[in-house]
Amino acid sequence: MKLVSVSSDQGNLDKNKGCSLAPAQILKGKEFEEVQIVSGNFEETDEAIYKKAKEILEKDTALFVGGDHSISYSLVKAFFETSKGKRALVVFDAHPDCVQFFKPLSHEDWVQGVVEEGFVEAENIMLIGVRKTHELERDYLKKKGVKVLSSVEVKAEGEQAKDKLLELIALSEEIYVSIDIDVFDPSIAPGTGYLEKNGLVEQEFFELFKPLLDSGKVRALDLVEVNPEKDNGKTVELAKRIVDFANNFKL
Ligand SMILES: [Mn+2]
Repeated sequence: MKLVSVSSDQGNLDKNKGCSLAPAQILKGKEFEEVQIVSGNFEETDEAIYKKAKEILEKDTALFVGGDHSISYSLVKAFFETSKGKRALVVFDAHPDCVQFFKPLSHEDWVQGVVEEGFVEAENIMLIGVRKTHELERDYLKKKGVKVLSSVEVKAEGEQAKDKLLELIALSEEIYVSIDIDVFDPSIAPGTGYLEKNGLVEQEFFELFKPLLDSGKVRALDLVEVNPEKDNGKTVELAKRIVDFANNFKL
């Protein structure tokens, strides 16, 4: 598995500036590749991310470290074009990121872009840890059939919640996993743009992350929205543990 730095925060709508600094800190001491960001040009940056991701995913699996969540749109597009069969997208995030749909896509609407472009079928998308949703997003997710496992459900249902994920894994052939660090509780991940209380604790996350990696079906992952400028050190350390955990699976 390749580790790839994507140090762009151009899709953050000025709400999480600083997350471009995260890859250098999270990947420090590790061997990694890098997407060349086109400073001040969001569209060219998206194109560079897409091209580099496609080149890598044609022959390898990869974990992309961002950056803000808008990078995932180009990454999932590259995943779509380099995979076949039944694809699934599993997103760990406090938010559904379906606020609106205009290009270039921001970190608030990239999931909607994935659905509208048909990169992954809506019913094969599962959002985990959601706990802050606009009414329009709720309607959209319902209409499209996107699966949602809210933070409350993860905490209340435990094994049952895990079974829902296992069901999706069983039905899928190739999986993309996107991790927005704000899925975690602010007490363990304070270094990010939008803090939402009642987030997942580390154990709840790994209970769900492990079966994904165990399945051997995960071909690409990303880890986004870590902001060292807002951190007290905890968030970057948590991100490093996630990278190490995934890297040990030798996907
Ligand atoms: Mn989020």
